Amino acid sequence: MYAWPASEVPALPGSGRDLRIHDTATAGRVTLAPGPVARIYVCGITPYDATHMGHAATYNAFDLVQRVWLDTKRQVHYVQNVTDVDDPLLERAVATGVDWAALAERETALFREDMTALRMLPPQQYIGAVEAIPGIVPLVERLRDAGAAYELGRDVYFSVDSDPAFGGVSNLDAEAMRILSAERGGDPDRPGKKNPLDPMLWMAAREGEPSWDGASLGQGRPGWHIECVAIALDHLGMGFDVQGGGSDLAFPHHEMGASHAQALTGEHPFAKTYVHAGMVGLNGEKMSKSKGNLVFVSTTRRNGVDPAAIRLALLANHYRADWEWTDTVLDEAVARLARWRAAVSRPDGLPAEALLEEIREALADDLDSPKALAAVDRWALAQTSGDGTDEGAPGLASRAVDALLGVAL
Ligand code: 5CA
Ligand code: ZN
Repeated sequence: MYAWPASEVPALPGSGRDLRIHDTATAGRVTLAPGPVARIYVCGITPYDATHMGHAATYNAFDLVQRVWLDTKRQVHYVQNVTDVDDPLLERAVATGVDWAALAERETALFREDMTALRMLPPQQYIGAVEAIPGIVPLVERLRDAGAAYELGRDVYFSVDSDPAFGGVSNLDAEAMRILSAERGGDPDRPGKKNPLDPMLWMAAREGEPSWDGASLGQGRPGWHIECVAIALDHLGMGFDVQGGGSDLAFPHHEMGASHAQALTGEHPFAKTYVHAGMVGLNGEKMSKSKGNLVFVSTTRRNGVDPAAIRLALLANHYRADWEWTDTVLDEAVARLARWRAAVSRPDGLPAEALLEEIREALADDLDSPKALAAVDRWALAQTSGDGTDEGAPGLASRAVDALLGVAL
């Protein structure tokens, strides 16, 4: 699939710092040390509804990771998927009487518009589950032939016990894994499974559902985790730098994906670092398509809110925190955007070199965007004194905010 247009990232003087970030697998902070081309896979949307502020917050976090890398003069190889066939999408299509493929296409198009408006850097490969199927089938066959997968009825399951490192991404106990598996698309209670946690790799065709030729697997459709594994291995290979997503993906999705890939290749790890963003809620509950308590990016834009203000609202919260979307969060962001724009519209100002270094340091410190915003606030406030005479200052400040925070002033 095509992704969305890239907004330009202005060049900055000097060089950024290496990113220190919280890694879920080791439950501690690591300093990322990518090569000249940093490799990142971020799990994409399941396109059965519009992009909400929770999605946007998660994509914002991984956009910051890339901006920090770019500031260290590295290139970034970024891959994202679209889960354009899966149970929730098919259920929504049936419930609303829309063709599933048309629904996926419509919501993916809206996602592209939202990402463009928010100035999120696009992936170099943006790959749908459906288009990945020809690559998924041989992987499932290989897992089965190697004894890491087994048939149950006509479905094929992955055996989690085939990966000695299983459990190493999310570090949960068996009971927690079982509960989350049931909540997040697994079927721990299905009789006949070798381990209740085993996830489906290939689902045999069901009456009234779309299905594809699975060669020796028979007609069917892919499981969720193998989708991301096939796409990541195809474009990034083993041992890429970061796999990202919201914290609800740590288990089972990223845990299972890591095990699939490790069983397939005999190598470890799938991703060097697993990074997870907190959950954004509304009225005390996690914002989720299935609960319907959503604030959409597109609706907010249509109501006349500048996308840069939406982005500032996301940045005002630390990416690892669970936080609530409220009108106040947005109102504060709108006011901050106006203050910053007024500050950079002056012909001169206080030198901004120190501000650039403060933003760099804040982001390198586990993407501390609230701290970066506070630094810009201080610079913008000092501008109101009118004492500064550095003609380059407003330009440098706005380039720093654009390049490192994705906000165009
Ligand atoms: N297609 C799969 C990933 S392969 C999926 O999880 N799709 S999704 O549309 O449900 O979510 C897309 C991304 O947004 C995921 O990283 C998910 O963790 C994140 N996300 C979903 N809800 C929230 C929320 N309320 N707050 C923060 N992030 C969220
Ligand atoms: Zn994924």
